[in-house]
Amino acid sequence: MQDEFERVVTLRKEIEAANKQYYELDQPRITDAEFDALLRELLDLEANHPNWITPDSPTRRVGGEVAKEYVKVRHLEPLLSLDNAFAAGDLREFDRRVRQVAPSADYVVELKIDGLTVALTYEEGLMVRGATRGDGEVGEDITANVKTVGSIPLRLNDTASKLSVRGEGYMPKASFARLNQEREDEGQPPFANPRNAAAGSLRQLNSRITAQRKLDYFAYQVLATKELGLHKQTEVLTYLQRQGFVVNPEYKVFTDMEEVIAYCQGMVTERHRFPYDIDGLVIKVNEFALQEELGFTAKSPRWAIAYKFPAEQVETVIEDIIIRVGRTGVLTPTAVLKAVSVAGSTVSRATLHNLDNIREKDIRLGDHVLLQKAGDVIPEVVRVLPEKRTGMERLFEMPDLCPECQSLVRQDEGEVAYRCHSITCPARQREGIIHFVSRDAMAIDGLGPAVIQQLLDAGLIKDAADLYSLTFEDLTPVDRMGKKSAENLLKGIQDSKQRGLAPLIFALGIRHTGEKTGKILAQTLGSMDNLLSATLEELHAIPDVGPTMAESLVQFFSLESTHRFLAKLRDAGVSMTAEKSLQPQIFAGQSIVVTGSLERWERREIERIIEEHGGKAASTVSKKTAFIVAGERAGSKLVKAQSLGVPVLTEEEFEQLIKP
Ligand code: 3B8
Repeated sequence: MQDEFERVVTLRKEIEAANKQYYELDQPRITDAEFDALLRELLDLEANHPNWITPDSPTRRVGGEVAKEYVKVRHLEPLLSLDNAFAAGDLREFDRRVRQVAPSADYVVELKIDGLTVALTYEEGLMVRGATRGDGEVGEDITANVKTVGSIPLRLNDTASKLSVRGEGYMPKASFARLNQEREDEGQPPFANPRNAAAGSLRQLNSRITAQRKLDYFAYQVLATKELGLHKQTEVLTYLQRQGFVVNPEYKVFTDMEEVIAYCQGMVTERHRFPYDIDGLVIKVNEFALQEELGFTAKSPRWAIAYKFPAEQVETVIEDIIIRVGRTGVLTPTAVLKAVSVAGSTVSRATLHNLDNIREKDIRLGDHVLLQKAGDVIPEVVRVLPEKRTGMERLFEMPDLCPECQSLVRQDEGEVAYRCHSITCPARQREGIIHFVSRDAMAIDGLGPAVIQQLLDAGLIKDAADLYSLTFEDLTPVDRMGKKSAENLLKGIQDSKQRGLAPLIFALGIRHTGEKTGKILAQTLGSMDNLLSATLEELHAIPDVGPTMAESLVQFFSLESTHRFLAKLRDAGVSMTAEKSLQPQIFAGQSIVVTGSLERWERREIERIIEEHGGKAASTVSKKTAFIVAGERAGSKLVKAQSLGVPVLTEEEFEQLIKP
């Protein structure tokens, strides 16, 4: 026993030392196989003596914890985002504002890692929580996944400390390439870029999968720096390193903005030499005393700015233009491109939006074009390269007939879009079903476009209502649908019956009726029957329902096909009444602003409560604001409300108001 325990202690030390060599010093002393052997031995010993397991044992990194869903956590302090600079002028402007307050400021310039922000909490030196950024105030608890990231210390070197650390979780380019290759081999869809892969991996419910994904982490920020005796960003970076974090070594200190600008511009081409993606640089005022003087705007610190690299543009050729028919019948011309790699992924399609856009940019079949990723994600044709034309390029024309159902295509007055008006068009039906099951509609997981297409092809479904009569036997012949997936899918379909009225209205895909309108209609009318019998006037009288929307609703609900479809859903047992009984509309017509951090509710919850009681949750305070609800650390909105004489309520006072 005693021997075994000593062996456990020795193994942990050896594994930790090997980890340190690997992650911090980047100089592995033992091979992967030797490392695995040590870890396996320790795992065996711990399996035989579970009471010897400590939360910081290196075995805690192998994953295995499987969560059902993520739990929300409120950050101690909100995670702010950075203001962006795209050109030298933006940086000079930033410098000018900084110098007004802090004439002698030094700047620290760090690489801007293109990953996702992860906040870590340590208590008594042990990692107790890892969380995603979320909306900046509330993130998701991803502790089990974070523990699998080798470069995140489970225990600080200074074991007595309580610490909140922020940094960027990312996937190195090499891990990304390997992962996508594996996925392709297994017929799984590849990730678009390392950032998506990192985000997808850290948000895995099964931490064992995260563990296989080879993620990394660069730390760059700590909270409560005063108590730690830290006065500068550069000191924070050294401190983090001392505690066992990996800090990106590329940071540099400058005294002059022109030097910063030159450095940023040099990085535009240098950026590709790093083994991880960067999307820019972060420029921070080094001294905390000066940071404090500069302060914050509503969303961002005034003492830092992100310089974003210009979008990467590449040349390619338009080989063909095909037509996609969407749910509402809109025909979208889509370019088939000679495959090119741009901003981290291979692109062979790009939407051309509509004929107007094609004419405006004078895009022709066979043209050489410049391509970029909009928002670094969506492929977009920037412009044609007319100097490369050979004279063989051909003008594109919209087809007269729908390519999917051969019915006549029309351009409605005042619209740029061309539409197929046949409601039986197979493409429209397929897209309609895809919309029906989507996340914000009926939320049926595991029913992607490919499966829907197969079910349609096999004649198993004709519309979304037919999903409710699918059986296990129907699903087993579907490609790549295992027994477990089929069971899960059937359960998902059953569960969706209780999804409620608001998502159901949205799922119907009525023109001009989005998710928000679905909610408003469900709240005010309470049932599908009331919606079916509502007149134009009644609909019009609902706040936020405009004339176009009201007309579109009346038109949709007068169709025979709508009645048949709803009857099928009803027969299948789909719930058609509002999920909650109507609340008294005590805030009807009032605009209410919530500010600061609340104890009782999450931001979204209290906004929902306001809306359920007939009010409008607004984001800016004006004379018209009925009242504000102010929580802890309320800032400029509270000041504004006070100066305008707008009543300020505490959470308790608000709760009193809504009590039945
Ligand atoms: C303040 C400082 C946000 C950030 C920050 O590599 C703030 O510093 C931030 F409100 O988002 N992606 C970095 C990176 C990101 C941020 C940062 N420093 N190196 C990054």
